[in-house]
Amino acid sequence: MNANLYTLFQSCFPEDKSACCIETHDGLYYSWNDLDRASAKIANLLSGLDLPSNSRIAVQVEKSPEALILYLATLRAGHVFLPLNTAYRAAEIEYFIGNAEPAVVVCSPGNFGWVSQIAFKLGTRHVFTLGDDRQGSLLTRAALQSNSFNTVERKPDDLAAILYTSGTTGRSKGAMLTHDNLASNAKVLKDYWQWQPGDVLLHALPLFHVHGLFVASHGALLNGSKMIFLPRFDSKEVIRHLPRATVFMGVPTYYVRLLTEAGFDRAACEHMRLFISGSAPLLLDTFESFIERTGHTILERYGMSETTMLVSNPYDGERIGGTVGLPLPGVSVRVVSSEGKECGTDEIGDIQVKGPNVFSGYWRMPEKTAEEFTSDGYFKTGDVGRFDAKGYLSIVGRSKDLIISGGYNVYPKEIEAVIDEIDGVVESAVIGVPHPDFGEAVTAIVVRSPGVTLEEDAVISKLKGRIANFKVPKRIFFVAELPRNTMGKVQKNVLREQFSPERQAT
Ligand code: MLC
Ligand code: AMP
Repeated sequence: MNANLYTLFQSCFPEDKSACCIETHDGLYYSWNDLDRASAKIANLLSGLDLPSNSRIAVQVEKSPEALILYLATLRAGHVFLPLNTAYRAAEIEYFIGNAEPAVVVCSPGNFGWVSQIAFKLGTRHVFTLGDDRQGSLLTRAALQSNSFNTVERKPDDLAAILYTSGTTGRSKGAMLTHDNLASNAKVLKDYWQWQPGDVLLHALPLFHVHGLFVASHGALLNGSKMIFLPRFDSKEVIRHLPRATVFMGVPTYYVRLLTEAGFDRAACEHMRLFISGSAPLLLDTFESFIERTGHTILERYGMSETTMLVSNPYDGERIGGTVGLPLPGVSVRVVSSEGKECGTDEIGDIQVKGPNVFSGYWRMPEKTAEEFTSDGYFKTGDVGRFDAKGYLSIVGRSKDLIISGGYNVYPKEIEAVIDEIDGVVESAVIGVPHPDFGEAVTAIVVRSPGVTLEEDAVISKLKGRIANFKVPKRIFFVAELPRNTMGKVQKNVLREQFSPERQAT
């Protein structure tokens, strides 16, 4: 049997393929037939380029139904989809293209100049454009192709996608996900979250990360469910569309922002069946306020690019705030002490995972891959947690030096390297501090060279344009020297305490 993920999706299309599959915020309708035919046209275009199988198709475009169709076309043509955050700037794109060596790059029409320059320089032969208004060379060229295509045979372990963790430095790694990783996870979630006939997904997430591209879209595709596509999260727009939806997924910031809207109440959510949160910790306060305001209990789940979803609160059973729930069926999750022993109930340790959802390794980094797996095949998530007596997992911290801001990952080391290149900077330390909207806010502590008059605004404006906006520190503080321990390591815990919002307010 063809293990191509698209074949699985196709087998789940509703009987009436003229029914609506995607409705856009501005009233366009795409049927299941449209999805199938348009993805066939793009798959034919890709196949006509005579690329080696498993070619990477790197895509940095605004959200649109066509962007999702391009993903499906890439699967159908037997290639590997490589989505890139639209916030990434030239240096970041250069790193990803240089590392992944994509055969095809698709970018927004407005970015063609600089993206194509980078891509051609690094050896990519084909650069197409795709706008969020159905414009661009990809669709112009695809329009000339046939609208039928025999989906290429793939084996379960063949690559379907590469998702990069963030960064411009050597730290940034491409997680390789197979057709089976994605298919097995999508099937488990369809049952676990009890997708139902008639469900409608309100899709407000970006399409370039696991959450929006896989968890949300795959759920709807596997259930033959309509998606209402919003170009980006906007709380008023979400509230406007909620009465026609049943399922909504978001990062905690979405729920925090919805709760600031006076019009967000029980009546607005009357038609809803399920709200799901993930990608970052959902504060207990948000979880509880949401119940009070809407009557709905948010279902929190936990996942990552390397593993897709691994743990989730149950649909029918108790959803416990502050926990991420129970290991998904078929997925083994354990918490391990620093001595390598499995922890008992309520003991804190490193979270490790094994299962069909776990990726096949980091792109062209065999040593890094080997380091991240245990000898008995568990992947080390870098998250720290504990299981309670009921078997629910709570994430209590991270062993990896990572900040999660509004659901986006930021690696301090990458930002520190860019700040340290600024004239007049001796060194810097980047930390995450609690933020009411983004969960954590990127904050930089900088040591200036003696006599230099470098101010906060100047540092921020130098960083903008060099790194994605969401990575730019919200605040910069200057100190005479960074606190260090006896080993000479910067004590970030001391900085987090010193520059916490409470301390700053006093
Ligand atoms: C935008 N900005 C951010 C930011 N997003 N800053 C910090 N963190 C973020 N996440 C910048 C903007 O560029 C702008 O900068 C300023 O902050 C204010 O912007 P805004 O208008 O408030 O932001 P907005 O466009 O509304 O975006 C915020 C957001 C968005 C939360 C809606 O970031 C978002 O959709 N996040 C979802 C991320 C996601 O999908 N994560 C899933 C990863 S998958 P300036 O300088 O112009 O003012 C994963 C695995 C799993 O983790 O388990 O799911
Ligand atoms: P990414 O590398 O972008 O896929 O981000 C994955 C990371 O997001 C995980 O390793 C966790 O640290 C974090 N994460 C995802 N879901 C949750 C959650 N529900 N609660 C806390 N952290 C989460």
